[in-house]
Amino acid sequence: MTRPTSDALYDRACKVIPGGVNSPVRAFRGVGGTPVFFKDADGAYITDVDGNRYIDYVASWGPMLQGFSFQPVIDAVREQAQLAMSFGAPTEIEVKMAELICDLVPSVEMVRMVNSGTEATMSAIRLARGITGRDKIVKFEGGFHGHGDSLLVKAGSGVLTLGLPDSPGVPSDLAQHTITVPYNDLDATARVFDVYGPAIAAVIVEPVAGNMGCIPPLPGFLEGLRTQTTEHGALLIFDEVMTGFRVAPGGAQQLFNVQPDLTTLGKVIGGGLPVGAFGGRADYMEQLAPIGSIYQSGTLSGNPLAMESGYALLSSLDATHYSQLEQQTTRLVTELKERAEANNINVVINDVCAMFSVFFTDQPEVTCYSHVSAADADRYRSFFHGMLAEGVYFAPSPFEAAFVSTCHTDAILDTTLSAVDKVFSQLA
Ligand code: HOZ
Repeated sequence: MTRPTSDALYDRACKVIPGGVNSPVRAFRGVGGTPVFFKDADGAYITDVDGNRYIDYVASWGPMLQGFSFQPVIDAVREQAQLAMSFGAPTEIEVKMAELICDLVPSVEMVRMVNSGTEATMSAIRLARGITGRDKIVKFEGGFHGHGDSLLVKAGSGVLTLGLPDSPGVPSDLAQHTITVPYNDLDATARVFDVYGPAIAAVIVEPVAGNMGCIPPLPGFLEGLRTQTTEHGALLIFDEVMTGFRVAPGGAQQLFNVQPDLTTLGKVIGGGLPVGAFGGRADYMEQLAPIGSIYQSGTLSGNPLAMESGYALLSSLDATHYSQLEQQTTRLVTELKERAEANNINVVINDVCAMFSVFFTDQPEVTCYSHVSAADADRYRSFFHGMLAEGVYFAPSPFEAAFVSTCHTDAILDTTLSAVDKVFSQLA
């Protein structure tokens, strides 16, 4: 499989875009080689600018739950584009979208739309600090909550992929207010609360970690965070940018039956257009301007195109889709494990509903960042490039999750698993 047009575009891109990409993970630094440039997509398939077609497990990093080029989303966006692209003033679709989110996500009574997951988490942190009058934030090692200053400490995703220490440009005065602890470690959070309790505004957590690969919460972890935050007067923020509407209609909080104070959303709620949101208890959300004094705003917030896109996707989903997503992911993961075992390749494969990760590791489990960082990144590179050559596109980083859509049929899984057969036999 050759990609001369991709390579030429990458050369051009590197002259005018830092690293040739608009988001670091895409640069393939985590796997070596040069990025593939894409031009169209349909269902579970994406096609590059050289005409090569791939089965996709990136799903635009999460949003494409019903596959690419989902007709109801296309229709909704096309219709809205002919009416108006943006007003910077209220529209009916924002109200419908907010009603739908409040209906679906158990803890959300009010919601505000923004334009990205980063904006959602930054705004939720400001709200938590404003509500509590406290400065400190607790996050988890390898947790990624966008690139806002307060959250770019021991972060996952591209920060982990590139092996960067905490980013230059984040003022140390601010970073000192971010405390990091190992994921799934309630003793560590208890110790932090013992020392800093009265200063902690919030604990922010991906209820299923997805930015150091997919790591489910251990039994009792989310419940323990709920108890600890309540006891110490801190807010619990679930970052459901990745898990929202993906692991269950009401996100991980519904799946694990734990209610946070604030929730951040993104990805699926935009249907592929740039959208984020944060929401939670009404008495908290009403502390935002214009009712309260905690300020947050945005010219394109609640943009009608993005709202129509997200609304069309969210309202297309029902319980059948979620059982189908879970069934297909379970089949894929089970058969991946069987093939790894048959080839004497040590793996841990974590999955939750429509997301999963393959860790090449001798360890019995992967439950936190130190387990992830001990996995064999070289083996992931070989796996990634082997699968790419067979026409299957996984995330170009060992620290990102894989995503399944409702378009991943049995036939597509069969093709994927045939490719896995070839690649695993080469790795063995
Ligand atoms: N950080 C996101 C994935 N966890 C997005 C990466 C990208 O879009 O390149």
